Amino acid sequence: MNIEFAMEKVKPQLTKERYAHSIRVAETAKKLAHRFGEDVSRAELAGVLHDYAKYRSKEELARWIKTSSVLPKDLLHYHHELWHGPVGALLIESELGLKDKEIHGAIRYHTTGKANMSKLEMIIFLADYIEPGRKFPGVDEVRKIAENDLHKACWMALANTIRFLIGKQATVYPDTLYAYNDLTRLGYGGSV
Ligand code: DGI
Ligand code: FE
Ligand code: FE
Repeated sequence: MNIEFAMEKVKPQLTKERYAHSIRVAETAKKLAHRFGEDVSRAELAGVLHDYAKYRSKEELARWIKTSSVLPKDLLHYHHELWHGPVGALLIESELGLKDKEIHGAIRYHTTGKANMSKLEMIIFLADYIEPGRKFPGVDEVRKIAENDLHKACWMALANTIRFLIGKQATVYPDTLYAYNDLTRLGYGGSV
């Protein structure tokens, strides 16, 4: 799939602001791919497409999760903000015909992360977190680490997200904790 086709398909699915965010994620993902030795066009495509399902209704998203044989049903017990990634991964295949499994994974896990992320999965997860329009507390520090350490930058984004969710007294989806634990065990966290 070429990038112009993807942009043309994504645009009507999103608000102007969300589309601009998607373009910034794609640009950030391209830089990260170049820096860390991943396929640049694939990273750009995944970046443009990552929020494809963001504005589908809660009902539609839930319906896809209920009827899909590949998506875990436990998503339904967590915040509906977590549904657009997994459903987006299905829809880019069924509606746009994109069959690239690596891109499916990157879109599916872009909000939560997971244990054992591929390089492309980490790139999209991180690009969504550090694109220049983001203003989370601590994001500048993550941007700086992302200049040379993809794993550590993901670890920091995960730690910040978990802190943010706990601060809101919200639930944390298990994949987010698995992602954090995985990178911590690999030595990207503290020393204990
Ligand atoms: O779609 P975007 O707004 O670009 O960003 P996103 O896909 O990362 O969605 C982020 C939202 O999901 C953010 O408001 C935090 C929320 N969220 C809720 N529960 C969890 C969660 N994020 C993670 N990583 N893990 C959760 O368990
Ligand atoms: Fe998203
Ligand atoms: Fe996003």
